[in-house]
Amino acid sequence: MPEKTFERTLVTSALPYANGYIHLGHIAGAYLPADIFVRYKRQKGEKVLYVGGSDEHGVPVTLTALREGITPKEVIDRYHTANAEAFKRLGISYDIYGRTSWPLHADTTQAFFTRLNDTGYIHEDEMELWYSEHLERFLPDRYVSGTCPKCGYTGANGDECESCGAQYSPHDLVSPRANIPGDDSSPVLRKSKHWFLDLPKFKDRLKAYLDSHPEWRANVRGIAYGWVEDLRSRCITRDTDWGVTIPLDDPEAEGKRIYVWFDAPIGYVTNTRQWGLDVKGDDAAWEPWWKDEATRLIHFIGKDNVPFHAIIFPAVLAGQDGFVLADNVVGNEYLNIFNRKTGKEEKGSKSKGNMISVKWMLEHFAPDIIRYYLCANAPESRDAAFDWDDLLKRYNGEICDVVGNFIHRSLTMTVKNFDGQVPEAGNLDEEDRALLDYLPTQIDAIGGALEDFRFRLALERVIDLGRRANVYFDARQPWVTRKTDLARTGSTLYACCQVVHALCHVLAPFTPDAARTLSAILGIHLPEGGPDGGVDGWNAGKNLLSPGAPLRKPTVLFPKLDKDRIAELAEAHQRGEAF
Ligand code: B3M
Ligand code: ZN
Repeated sequence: MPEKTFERTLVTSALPYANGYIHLGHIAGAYLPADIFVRYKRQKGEKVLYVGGSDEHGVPVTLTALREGITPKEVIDRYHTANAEAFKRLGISYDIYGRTSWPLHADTTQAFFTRLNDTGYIHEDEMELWYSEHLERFLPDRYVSGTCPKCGYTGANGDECESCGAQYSPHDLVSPRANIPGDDSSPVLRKSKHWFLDLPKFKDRLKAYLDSHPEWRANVRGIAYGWVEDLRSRCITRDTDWGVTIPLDDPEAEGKRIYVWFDAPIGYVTNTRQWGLDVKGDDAAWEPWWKDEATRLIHFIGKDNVPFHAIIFPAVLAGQDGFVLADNVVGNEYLNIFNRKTGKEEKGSKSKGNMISVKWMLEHFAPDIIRYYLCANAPESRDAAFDWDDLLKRYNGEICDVVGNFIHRSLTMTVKNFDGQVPEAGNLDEEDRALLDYLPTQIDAIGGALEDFRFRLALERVIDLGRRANVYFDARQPWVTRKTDLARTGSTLYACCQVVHALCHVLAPFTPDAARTLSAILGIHLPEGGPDGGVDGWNAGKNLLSPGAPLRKPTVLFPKLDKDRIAELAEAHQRGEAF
């Protein structure tokens, strides 16, 4: 089959619940990889749109409101604002960061629901659900907890177990109890009418869809195939007053709302619509991004969200008129936390107090440092762990000592000895040429890894580029030849300047601040790109700087981290102060 050619790429990152601060685990999973990918694509001049936003419905929000004694609206306003700000400061470069509480989102969601209902993919049924006689209300999802019928975990939710991943009917939950402030009574089962998405009707299409994507990561395929073999109708409404209203003329629908996991992924569509309105002033601008076969849709998510993005949302899209399905669902594993006291890795959890918020991290580190470490240590094919000693070792030892140091010594020597200009190439010998020939090959190798969503590998290759260049620099000893052979020194530093130029381009997706500073030193322009595309500023990294091109005095791009300072922060983290 000839490879499909796409005209534009629509990238989404999971919409985090606006019920708490985003933490480093979130970033490593669904945000940083997406941002690196998007920045790379933009730099190539491809048309790319990056959509994200807050997930503002559902039990996570209402439960937080109950626990904090404030309204759901106050919860989402607080955390939406804080998280949008944290993303921005970290350089997660969304084209739009939307909200599922927008009226436009209710409109989009209801249109999706109505279409599925009109075409026979939604049916109604009575369900037995846990009900609190004490509070006179139903207890959806996490409002009730009990013992998992499969594994015996005692903190299981109403319809799923966080420990073993089992999903079950609420009445299978063992020893249920209400799980909200003011009520820990034993609930009773009561009948309630609900609406269901008929997933089994999509089985053949979903299977064919998965079969057509053997290139997806094994973890995502494994989970998705597990689901497709065991498809059941899913309830897509809840007994709550917080969410999108059900667009049905039925008195029983009134006290109920659409289930958050039905509306949340549709938020990607809503936010694209809002982007079109805001930026293009056109309420049809979103359509090619969702309805043109030549659009490549890519979802970046954490692995717990795989079923929703690889099965349920594709079914919802397939039930609409002419929507594209995701060409890839890039699901990451988890970023655990290394506990310095016990010497063991543990899951990040609020109750353990071991999580690190992005907000806190940004108070202590430049965005590039955080981005570097989380990509170098990304939980791509298996879980990884955040470890302070590892952060210190890798950041100082790799990006500072290898890449930063090479750039700095090359530019300093050039500016000092060659009047602030790129030297003449002079007589390039085999060694110089080998280095120069290696540059375009390595740029392609880095780009290839990025195309394959192998962000760790791509960044390793950037570091390799620096290593190779340091070997060259050390062998040529320009600080020695400077006193004896200025022409030779010029050739060496000419070659080094070309490496610095290439590095500037390949660093840009990973450490955008350093790349921007460096581009100003080199006097070059790194194109921004965007939804309308632009010039290819990625392969421009293969071009050579001209002799005589002016250079500014270099600054330190990657300042070293201080060991004692890291130890202090690690202590603060250990004390639970990092969230
Ligand atoms: N809010 C779950 C999460 O934050 C959910 C993702 C929605 S993506 C459409 O992990
Ligand atoms: Zn279980």
